[in-house]
Amino acid sequence: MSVVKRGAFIVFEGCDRSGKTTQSRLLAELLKSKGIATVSMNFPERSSSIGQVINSYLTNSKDLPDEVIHLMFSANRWEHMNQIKQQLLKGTTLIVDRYSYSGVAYSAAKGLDFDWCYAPEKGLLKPDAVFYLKTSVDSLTNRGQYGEERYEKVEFQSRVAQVFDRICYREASYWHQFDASQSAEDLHSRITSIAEDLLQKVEAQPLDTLS
Ligand code: FDM
Repeated sequence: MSVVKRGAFIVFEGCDRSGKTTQSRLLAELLKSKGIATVSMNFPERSSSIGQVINSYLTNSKDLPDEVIHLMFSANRWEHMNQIKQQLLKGTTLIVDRYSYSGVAYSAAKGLDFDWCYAPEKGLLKPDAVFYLKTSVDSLTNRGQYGEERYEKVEFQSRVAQVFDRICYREASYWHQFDASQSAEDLHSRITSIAEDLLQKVEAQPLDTLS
């Protein structure tokens, strides 16, 4: 009987406009081109009913207390956990744009307690690797106006970046930090070489959860 090798759970994190979306797309395209079963996702996943509430909050058409929206972001991950687990176990690699760490970083940047923010994430599947695209405060400032969504302000993004740095330090065993100011091609080739090693390494490893 052949044993199904599981897929890898890869997450991209970073501030808005750090290049996460481009890099997660490039990695997914590359893996697919090599015949590796790969699915891309992003959080918040805005199509579910919880996701739609989050979307109205982010587009400023709805206001909610900080604690409430924090728990909704977390619930949005929990509601997809079974689906993610099934995909990984059947051998599909998942490339996910934002996860629990964005949840903690954005809410802690508003002033909520770090440990309180992390608590509802415990028990969710733990990524095999997080690719953190780190943007300097200078580059954030140089990027000019952010878009229209609630969090797209330079000063707020700098606070978010500080929390990401704290998480990166704490979770160093599976976080890989990259300078987001390098070219998209260089970034892609660095990320690819780590991802390819990882795919082989995790195929026989059990899934783990955040603790
Ligand atoms: N965001 C994202 C949070 O505040 N908490 C979370 O748990 C997640 C996953 O939502 F500003 C914020 C981060 C960002 C916004 O993300 C929407 P995208 O990547 O721009 O869709």
